[in-house]
Amino acid sequence: MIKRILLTGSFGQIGSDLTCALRKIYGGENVIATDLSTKVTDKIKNGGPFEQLDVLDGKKLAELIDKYQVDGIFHLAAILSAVGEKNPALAWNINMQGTINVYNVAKEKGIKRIFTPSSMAAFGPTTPFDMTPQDTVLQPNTMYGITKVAGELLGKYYIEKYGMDIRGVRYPGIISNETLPGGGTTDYAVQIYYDAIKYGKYTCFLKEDSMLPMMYMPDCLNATIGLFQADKSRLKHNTDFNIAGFSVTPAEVAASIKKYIPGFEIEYAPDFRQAIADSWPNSIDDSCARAEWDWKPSFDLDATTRDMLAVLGEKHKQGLF
Ligand code: NAD
Ligand code: AKB
Repeated sequence: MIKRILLTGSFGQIGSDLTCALRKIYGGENVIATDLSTKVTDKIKNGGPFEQLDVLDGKKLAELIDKYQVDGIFHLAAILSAVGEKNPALAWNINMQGTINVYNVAKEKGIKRIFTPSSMAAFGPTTPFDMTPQDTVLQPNTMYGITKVAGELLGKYYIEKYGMDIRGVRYPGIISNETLPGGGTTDYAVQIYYDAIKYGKYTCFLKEDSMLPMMYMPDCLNATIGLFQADKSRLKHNTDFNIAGFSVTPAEVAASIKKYIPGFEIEYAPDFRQAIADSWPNSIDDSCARAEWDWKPSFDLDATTRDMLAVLGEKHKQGLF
């Protein structure tokens, strides 16, 4: 049983929600939020410990593990696809050096379990686009995707060579309303809701028919915590589980928003992120995750839209954006 958890990158889109979800399960004092940034929100600061940590600093990570008697890690700190294409050297350094630092320190300190996310970005233009299988071609053409494939393989290496317990899922694009995304290709599917409420219109950086797999945050949290707590004896895969929510195009997201905001307008101005989106799957086969740890999503597009608009509508009324 894992008792004390440390998260890296805990101020990010996923980390800010995951930190709170884990604190509800494990207790606030037992979930240590860390990030390179020191811009800690009240929610994270008041809910439990926070420490500034650069994942490139293995010595400090080791000190924090000792200080808090950590036995589980969620390693979320990373550079995402769009920022990574603008600065490939940064993406390689943070995503690869950061991850191997975490694994080396975790090995030395006897950490019992680590969760490190992969991404659908591990796939590329030579992978089957429809119902992309679990075990398939992994030849991404983005630096971010290359670090995700290498991260999956690095985890497997530490599992096989050192007997560590490292788990991960290939997230699709995550839609959420707590923290804006940090520079990915699927970010449009979050920003569109903010702009629909604030301006009644949105200019999309992908084409209207650009189909991508997406998932709402509550399902993302269930998948993440579900795999972390899964019975190891049932798992045939480890660092690379496909998971899927629903597949949508920008035009379909706009149509879903229009059901609730009839005057909503969308324009399209595709930029460099279109090429990244074009290399990723249309839809994903997540049958291994379903069979090995009972993964099942709950939210479709319309359920996501209803909840996003309700939560963001309230935040807008309170002047939060
Ligand atoms: P994000 O960009 O929102 O957050 C990343 C966090 O890492 C930020 O708070 C940033 O300050 C921090 N960080 C950056 N460099 C750091 C460093 N050197 N040391 C410590 N912290 C550092 O990312 P996210 O969307 O929350 O993604 C979390 C993980 O999930 C990543 O591995 C990402 O690749 C993966 N993922 C996310 C999505 C998605 O749609 N959000 C999809 C697929 C995979
Ligand atoms: C991105 O767009 O870079 C991320 C991802 C799918 O990995 N959201």
